[in-house]
Amino acid sequence: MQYGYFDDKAREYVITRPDTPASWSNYLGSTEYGAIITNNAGGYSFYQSAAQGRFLRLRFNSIPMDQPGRYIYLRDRDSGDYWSTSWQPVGKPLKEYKSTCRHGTAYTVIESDYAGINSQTTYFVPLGQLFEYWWVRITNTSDRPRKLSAFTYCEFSNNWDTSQDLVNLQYSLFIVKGEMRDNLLRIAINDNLTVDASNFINNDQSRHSWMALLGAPIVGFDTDRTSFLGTYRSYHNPLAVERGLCSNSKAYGDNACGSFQADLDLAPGESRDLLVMLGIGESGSFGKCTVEEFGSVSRAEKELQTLKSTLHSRLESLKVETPDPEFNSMMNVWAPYNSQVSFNWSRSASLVYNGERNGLGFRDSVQDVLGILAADPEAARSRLELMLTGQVACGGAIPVIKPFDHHPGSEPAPADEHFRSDDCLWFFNAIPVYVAETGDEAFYRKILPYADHGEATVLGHLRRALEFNLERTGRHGLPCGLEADWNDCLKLGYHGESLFVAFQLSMGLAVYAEVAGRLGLPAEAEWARKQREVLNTSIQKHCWDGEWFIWAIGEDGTVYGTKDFAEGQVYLNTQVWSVISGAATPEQAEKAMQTVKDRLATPYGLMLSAPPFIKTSIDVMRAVLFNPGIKENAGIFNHTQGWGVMAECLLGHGDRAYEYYRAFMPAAYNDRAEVRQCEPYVQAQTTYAGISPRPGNARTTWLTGAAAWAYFSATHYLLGIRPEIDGLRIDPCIPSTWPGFKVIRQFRGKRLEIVVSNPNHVCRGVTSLVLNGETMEGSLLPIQLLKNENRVTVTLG
Ligand code: IFM
Repeated sequence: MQYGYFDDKAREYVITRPDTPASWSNYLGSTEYGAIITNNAGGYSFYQSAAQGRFLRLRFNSIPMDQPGRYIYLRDRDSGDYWSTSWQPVGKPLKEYKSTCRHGTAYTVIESDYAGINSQTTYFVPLGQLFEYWWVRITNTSDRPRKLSAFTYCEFSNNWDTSQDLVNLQYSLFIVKGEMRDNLLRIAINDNLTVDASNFINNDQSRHSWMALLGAPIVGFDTDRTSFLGTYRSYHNPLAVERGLCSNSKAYGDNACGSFQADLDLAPGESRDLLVMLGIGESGSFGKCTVEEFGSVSRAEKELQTLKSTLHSRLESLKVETPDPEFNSMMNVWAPYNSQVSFNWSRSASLVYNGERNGLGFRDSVQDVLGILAADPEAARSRLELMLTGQVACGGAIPVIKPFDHHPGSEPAPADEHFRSDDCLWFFNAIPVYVAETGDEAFYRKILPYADHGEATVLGHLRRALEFNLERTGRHGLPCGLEADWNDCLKLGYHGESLFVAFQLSMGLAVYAEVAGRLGLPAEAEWARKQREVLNTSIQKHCWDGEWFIWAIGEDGTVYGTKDFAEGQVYLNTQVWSVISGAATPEQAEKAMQTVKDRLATPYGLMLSAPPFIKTSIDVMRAVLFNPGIKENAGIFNHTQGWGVMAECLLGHGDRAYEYYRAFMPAAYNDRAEVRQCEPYVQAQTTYAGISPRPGNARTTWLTGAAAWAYFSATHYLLGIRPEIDGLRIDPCIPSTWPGFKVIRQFRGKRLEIVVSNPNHVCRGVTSLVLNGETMEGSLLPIQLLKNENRVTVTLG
């Protein structure tokens, strides 16, 4: 079943049927003013934090789904019939009501046709602003004059702290006020208090929002939810709309809403633009000034163009043309855009993440950097700096960094038993790639504070990260699992040992040795090499089970993941990371990846482990909490899929790598969207595996490590366009069926047009590399030979 298509030229996904199997959403705004909108205009808005800055309300996990949102109701004043400019919430029969939703890069356009009236509503937050536009153009497509009323609707939170808003009703139901002043709706919470601009997370302060409607005279308004909706009604049949009149209600406690009524008369063929503006701040000052400056259609149009061109320019860092159009749609728009959104909001704001995770999860946010490096290296650098200042002086990390409330040098360090074992090891993935992308080797010398006390160069931070794990090593010479490794469910006991972390550490030591060598610190490099040798010897001694690697050794000596171990016998992460870290022998690498193919590969992706956990103690593996085939319990955990692709590419298995890639590539499901159910343009955290009753269903979209790793593994490994400090490596590993592909890559201010041909239908192996007519040795394009414009031809053979 197909619900839409990719419009690559416009860089949009177009939903042609509004009755999608799940809400298909998009993100508006920035990390200052964020917003989520669905294909039926459901969603919410928040300032800085979805947990503590939530000012527009969405009722999560509710029915009907994704309500309320940003609605515009239209009512025919002659017939009394009414509908909404998005299919929901009124939900007219789809035989009579046509709807198209275009999700673009930080804007969404919803078009409707009903009863001879066309509407086109564009939702966006102008760049750098603290308000949103809903710009609606209403056209009379019938052959008779029409008398219409338009009503806006959104629901304001009673408390910007979303848990207070939804749970602590004995308090939050009594603090909101709404009124109209000077043609602006003024919504105030704790109106007797002042604003505490210096302390965003202080709940005991006043909070303000405002709303304006321009383009037609205002006939009425409502700021009290019950007055607008009526009792025992809902968003699909509001009393004010049915009656055709707002009641000029003023919220005073209970719940506030934002409704304006405007009447418009349209001749046949006539169009009218209405502009809704909604933002935070005092209506009389901030709202008034914003309306004065931005309150015209021409300004909205200009802001939309600026927004589009700014976001589109970020997509220019890499453009691909391969034989697979679905892959192209992902690479040219959705994978980098999805990565950007995940980078922005970590795991804090979506239709599933409802604000209980407030801030940047340490390990996730370091990994997310990989998805935006080429598009926005400056943002990558500042995120890396922020996260480095979230590392404490002993080398571990604070698990969640709150950019709006982070005080390097004086943060309390977590108790030793609460450290995650993997957190700072992710720096060894992200930092070298940042340096390779930008050439900014001086970054390693930059001094940054630790979260709790002291400071060090970035290289010093990296050393502390390694020492942290080396100092916390178990009886078998492997790093301790501590609170958890990448897998939140893994509870080995403080001294239990994690092989995944051992592989990360092995890779970290190799990276450190190389960096130290380049920086002219041979003793440091030697130290890291020696530590690695010792570690790799322990890995070889205790962790190879003949056909695959185990995954852990418990505090009591139990070895998890051997042939004799019934549940979680084969575990994906330790197989793929044995290859990525370079710690497996070539023979082990081939065997381990064959085991992955035989035991974990499914048409929808690679299972995290198999068989599922059912009897395993929750004290060891909390995944036993989940139904088998979901999430960490033998589900297809999409965060890990890119690692599988990278491991296969490192072995030169392009056919298999691509088969794995397509299995979890959202666009590959566009014409069978009922399988995956969620948005075919973005990644999801988990896909149900075959041992579940609904294989292929995917859940928890947008904010997932799958976004960055999917983009990174495709660009750096499948396409093989890999920045190095000395230049750009071209080392594709593609399906043998591809005759070649083209890439346009921006790299350190230079533009490269790369044409790869594959006449002999191999997967990997550059036999000729020509840069601007000059044949290169090997597969590196040296930085000093790059001009502003470059033509590169590559032959595989
Ligand atoms: O690695 C974690 C991540 O930090 C949060 N989501 C689940 C992943 C696997 O447990």
